[in-house]
Amino acid sequence: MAEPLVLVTQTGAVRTLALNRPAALNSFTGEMHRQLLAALEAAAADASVRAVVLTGAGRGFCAGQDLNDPEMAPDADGNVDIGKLIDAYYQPLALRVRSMPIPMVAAVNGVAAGAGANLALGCDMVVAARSASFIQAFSKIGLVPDCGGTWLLPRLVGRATALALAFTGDKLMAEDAQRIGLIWQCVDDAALADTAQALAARLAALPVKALAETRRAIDAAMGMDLPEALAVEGRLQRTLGREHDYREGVAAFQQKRAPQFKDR
Ligand code: T3D
Repeated sequence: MAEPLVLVTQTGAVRTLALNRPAALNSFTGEMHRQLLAALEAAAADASVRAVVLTGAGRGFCAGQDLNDPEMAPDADGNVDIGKLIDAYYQPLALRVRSMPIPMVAAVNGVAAGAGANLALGCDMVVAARSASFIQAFSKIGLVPDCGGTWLLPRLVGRATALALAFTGDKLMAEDAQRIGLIWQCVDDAALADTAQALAARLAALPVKALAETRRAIDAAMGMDLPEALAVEGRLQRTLGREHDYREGVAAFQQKRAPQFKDR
């Protein structure tokens, strides 16, 4: 049987998905896309999962599109319809990651290039090994940042840095990525897996439904004026205030005990 291209494991409420084409630095083929999307859908649908860690097998996180993938082969006229790949794979992937009902933690274990970098950056919190790097490799092959890169980069680091990263395609080491606010945390290589798992377990114990709504509200607010954002906050508080987790959080506070959140 063929080796799975996404390895799925679970510890407690934390599901870990590891991209698994290490010989090609976990670059994306159509089949790896299908397996990753299926694994994300399964995690979203499984009530026992309250956080996901996304990482890579071997020495890389993900080198973006597999540039040797037969699905990219030119047609009889020598043309490649890259738009078809974007529509079929990268758009659904970027949207799925950003709309998960539970927190997504990227544990970036090595190079994250092209769509691989933007897949990681689309996760809610990004922890990277000190030896890991981020490369907006698109300009080197005549493309624009995809998998949400044009949307994510200016929001994370501002227009000037977004353009510099995208134009130059320079390798940004994890420590610098943390310094400029592109990622949450850079840790020693040996500490990466434990740090990411501990962070995900901590998030899993929080009211994850409220965390997912927080992500949605913050993303939406970037395109709103203050009155609109305040209105969204009001609507969300009204809805969340009727949920179990709100009642449990307040009761736990009043009774001086640890809360047991369960909404999703
Ligand atoms: O269809 C479309 O193009 C649209 C979609 C676009 C989305 C994108 O992601 S576009 C960007 C595509 N990615 C890249 O351009 C990155 C290409 N890779 C690199 O520049 C370098 O490999 C890295 C900087 C990522 C890492 O360099 P290094 O020196 O650490 O490793 P390496 O020796 O270059 O790579 C190791 C192996 O992985 C090597 O295979 P080999 O020679 O040992 O058999 C290399 O060919 C393979 N590999 C790395 N990246 C890719 C890849 N194979 C296929 N596609 C890749 N993207």
